[in-house]
Amino acid sequence: MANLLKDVVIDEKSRPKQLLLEKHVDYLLKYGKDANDFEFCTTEYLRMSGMYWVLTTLAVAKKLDTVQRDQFLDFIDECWDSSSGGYSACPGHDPHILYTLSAVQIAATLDAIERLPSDDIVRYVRSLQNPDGSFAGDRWGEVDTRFSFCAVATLALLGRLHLDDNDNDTDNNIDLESAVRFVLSCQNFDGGFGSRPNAESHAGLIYCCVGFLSVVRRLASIDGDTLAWWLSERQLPSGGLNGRPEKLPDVCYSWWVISSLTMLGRQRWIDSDRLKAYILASQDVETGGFSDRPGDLPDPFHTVFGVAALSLLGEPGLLQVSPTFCMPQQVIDRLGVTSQILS
Ligand code: GRG
Ligand code: ZN
Repeated sequence: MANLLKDVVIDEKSRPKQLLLEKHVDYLLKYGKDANDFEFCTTEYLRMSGMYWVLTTLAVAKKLDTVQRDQFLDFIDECWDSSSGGYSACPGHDPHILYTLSAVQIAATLDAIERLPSDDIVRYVRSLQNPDGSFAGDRWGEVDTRFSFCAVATLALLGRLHLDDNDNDTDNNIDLESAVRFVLSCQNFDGGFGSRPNAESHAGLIYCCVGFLSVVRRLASIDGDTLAWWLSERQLPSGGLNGRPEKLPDVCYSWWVISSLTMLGRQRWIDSDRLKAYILASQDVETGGFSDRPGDLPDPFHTVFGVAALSLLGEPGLLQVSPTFCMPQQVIDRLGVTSQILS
């Protein structure tokens, strides 16, 4: 049985071939200035992550000096829920582990980790772990490997994840062994990972599971060759990557796939020149910003993952990005946080 290939055709003559970094910075600095803008209003439910995407792109573009630091830090404070200890996407919304990670990432990038209520955030993360080791996203109980990643990444950035044998077990804020067992139980026969045991392999969830194993330094526990084969099969004739078989290419999968391959020490398993060409072709030459595929409308989500993927691929003029945390590596180093990257 043949696999159906869906792809886009890129016009060789008109495609942008250089990184238009200044335009992307302008696009992001303008984004969100008009609170009545339709797109801004309809993305309220993910605002905290949106702020992380914008801030991370500006940081990787070496333009952190252009942001109003207090605007970001005040926003985080307004989104904190003192009773649970977690952060919401927007003031008045329910706290969620995803937005808690984004808030911690924002504070880390702005060198303001010490301002955070760390004990309460740890209490929130711990409250979401289930007896089988999995994590719920919030008090309503949805379980997903995304939340396993968010849990350990949040604790690691706060300096509250203890991995050394010498560390006292009671010191550990979550049950690490069952957390690892749960993530490993989500690896499929094809080498990929899904959201839960037996769920379809998907590149976004592979990033979460590989990222989780990178944070807790257990990458040796998985079959890296089969997984890297599945990931390399994501590259299409256009050079772009899809998130699973028979799907269209999309710039965000450049990140989910290339970061996973980088953590696995197998970045060369895809053709990076062709991937670079696809990502650059997805820039909006008029407004700035990246879209999912050439010709579509840009957004901050595809902009951060386009720029971060280009950084991993060695694009000059950008800060080095951590494939595990999707943040500037110098921020991770400043915090003294380490993660496992296979060579
Ligand atoms: C710190 C970078 C960072 C991330 C935090 C939330 C998270 C952790 C990662 C998200 C991973 C991700 C993109 C998961 C995708 C989940 C999924 C099943 C998407 C399906 O999307 P479709 O069907 O897209 O709309 P395709 O491309 O498959 O058609
Ligand atoms: Zn996408």
